[in-house]
Amino acid sequence: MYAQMVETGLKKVQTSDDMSAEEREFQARIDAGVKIEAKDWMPDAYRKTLIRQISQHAHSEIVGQLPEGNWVTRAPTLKRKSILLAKIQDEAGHGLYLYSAAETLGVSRDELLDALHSGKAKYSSIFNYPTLSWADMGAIGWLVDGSAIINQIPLCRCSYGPYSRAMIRVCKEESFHARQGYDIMMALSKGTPEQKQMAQDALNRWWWPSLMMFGPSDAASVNSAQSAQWRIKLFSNDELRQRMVDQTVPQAEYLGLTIPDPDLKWNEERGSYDFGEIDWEEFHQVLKGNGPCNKERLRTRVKAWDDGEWFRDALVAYADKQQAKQAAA
Ligand code: FAQ
Repeated sequence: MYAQMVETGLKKVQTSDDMSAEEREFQARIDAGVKIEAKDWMPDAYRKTLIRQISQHAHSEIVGQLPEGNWVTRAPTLKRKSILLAKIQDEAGHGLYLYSAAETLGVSRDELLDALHSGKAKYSSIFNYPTLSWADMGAIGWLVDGSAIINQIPLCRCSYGPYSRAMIRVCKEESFHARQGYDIMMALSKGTPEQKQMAQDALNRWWWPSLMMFGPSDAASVNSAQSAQWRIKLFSNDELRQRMVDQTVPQAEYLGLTIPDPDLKWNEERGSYDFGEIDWEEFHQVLKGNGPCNKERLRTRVKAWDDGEWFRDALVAYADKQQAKQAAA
């Protein structure tokens, strides 16, 4: 899965001297804050970078349904079940907006899904971890959707129009998701000692993988510099990760839960938290396909696609019939 799906061809960040006249004009539009639209001229590497990022993002949304799907039939109340179902359905919608945004760049949805199903395309590392208890539904909403929002709010202002506009609705919905997750954590934290322990256990397991969602450290991030120049990325991986830690620690304190990091401490001088070293070896293993659930996630996704073939065929047959009727009339 884990080979790069799209080679952008860029080995280093372009300077003004490396650019053609067209590229300089393109960069000037970006620097002036003008949105790039689907039919505008764009450098091939910009197009490929966007296809890479937007499609990985779309895949993450639809694979991201699977860990939560595990708990639909075991939600503790009817209300919790309806909320969880609505959230999972929202994630499918996010995938659809994002595939549509990627399609505006000249790639087909079939090609993108093929790359996912054949294991060539990446999706977020976070969805390769198991959901072992109901508290994981709380931790995912709170920490995973919480991190997704921090990463995606700046994307609402990114340079590519269709991506930035898709992100506006996605962020509104993610904000509901994060609150429902925190609400589950609040109920469990104020519940019996066993329930509180369940919430703590979920926090212990999801904390570090959530920090990994933001990607490698800035020093190791190969795509960041060029994506920042094109205003696809407005903040670096480490900046956003720090924002997540600073926002989440007081929320954990409010719940009476402990962040599983002995090195976590408030840094008065910087006005933010210092935190421990991330296990990058674990991150790279998950990206290589060796996370706890990589194989299961891909298998489930491919099966869902295969099982849905009759339905896609029926939709095409119906559309063909309607077209033939219209032509005859
Ligand atoms: N997992 O050079 P960078 C959600 C890859 S949506 C897997 O820093 P870049 C909603 C990266 O692709 C979550 N791979 O790369 C939800 C690159 O590989 P490549 C998804 C990762 O692109 C909630 C290589 O490492 N969100 O959660 C990861 O500049 C609950 C080097 O990295 C998005 O996709 C990772 N964590 O920055 C759904 C947001 N991190 O392609 C259901 C949009 C890095 O060169 C339930 N994406 N890699 O082979 C982004 O903002 C960026 O793509 C980053 C990575 C920040 C993820």
